[in-house]
Amino acid sequence: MTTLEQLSEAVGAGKAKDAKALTQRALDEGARPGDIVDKALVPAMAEVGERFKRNEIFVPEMLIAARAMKEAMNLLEPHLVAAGITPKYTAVIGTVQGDLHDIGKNLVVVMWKGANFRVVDLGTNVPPAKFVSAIQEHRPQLVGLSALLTTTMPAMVETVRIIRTSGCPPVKVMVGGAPITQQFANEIGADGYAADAGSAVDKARALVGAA
Ligand code: B1M
Repeated sequence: MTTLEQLSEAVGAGKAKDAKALTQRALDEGARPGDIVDKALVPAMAEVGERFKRNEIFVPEMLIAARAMKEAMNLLEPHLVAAGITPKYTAVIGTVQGDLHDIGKNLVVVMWKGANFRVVDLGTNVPPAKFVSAIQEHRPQLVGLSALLTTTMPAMVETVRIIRTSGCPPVKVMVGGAPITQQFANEIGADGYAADAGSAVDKARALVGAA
């Protein structure tokens, strides 16, 4: 098995120490930092997302894989910056105003980062105006809104409305969270909906034209 294959396996299995050591070994062997991301880390997290969608693994395993990915990325980041390699797509994400749930949103963040998106995480209880200023500042291709409460679904409606009418740069809007459905997404004029963090990657890539 090549070092990149071993690295992919270590990330998928959530072995953070091995992931770090194998990333260093790949660099020592002369692998390009971009190839380490594209050929080992991104496919590993894509596989994690697929297994999560099939209910073969659950939230803890996904978080452990994400931690292994993060170890590898910490080591790679200075090399990627030196090589002028930055993620092609930017996404802004947050949990809508009034809502403090962030476990699912954080998983989406992890998976988007794993798919090599730059992710600006605005956190929880995010007012519509904060989404608008983040869009103006970061010029993302994608904005993600998460809501876990039926009582905060109206804040999602309002956020989409304000993003659409505030004159900010064009951006695709994806929504998700336990009470959210494809029908609701259609009704409020969102561009996409994903039921879980694995599907959120496929949908994000499709929305930005990377699929
Ligand atoms: Co709250 N809570 N909670 N809670 N909480 C729920 C959501 C609830 C269903 C529990 C229940 O009553 N059975 C209920 C909502 C009922 C409703 O609205 N119909 C509820 C309630 C009522 C409340 C409070 C009002 C309770 C109170 O104070 N009386 C209060 C509200 C606080 C607030 O937000 N203002 C409250 C508070 C809390 C805690 C703070 C204690 C804690 C949150 C901690 C945190 O997030 N940091 C909490 C928790 C943990 C839950 C439950 C138990 C678990 C939620 C969770 O993390 N699930 C939840 C009950 C349940 O779901 N069993 C519950 C795991 C997570 C991985 O799944 O978040 O669905 P989920 O994310 C998934 C998908 O939805 C999707 O991908 C994720 C990964 O696959 N997804 C997206 C999420 N965002 C996405 C965005 C996307 C795409 C996909 O694109 C952008």
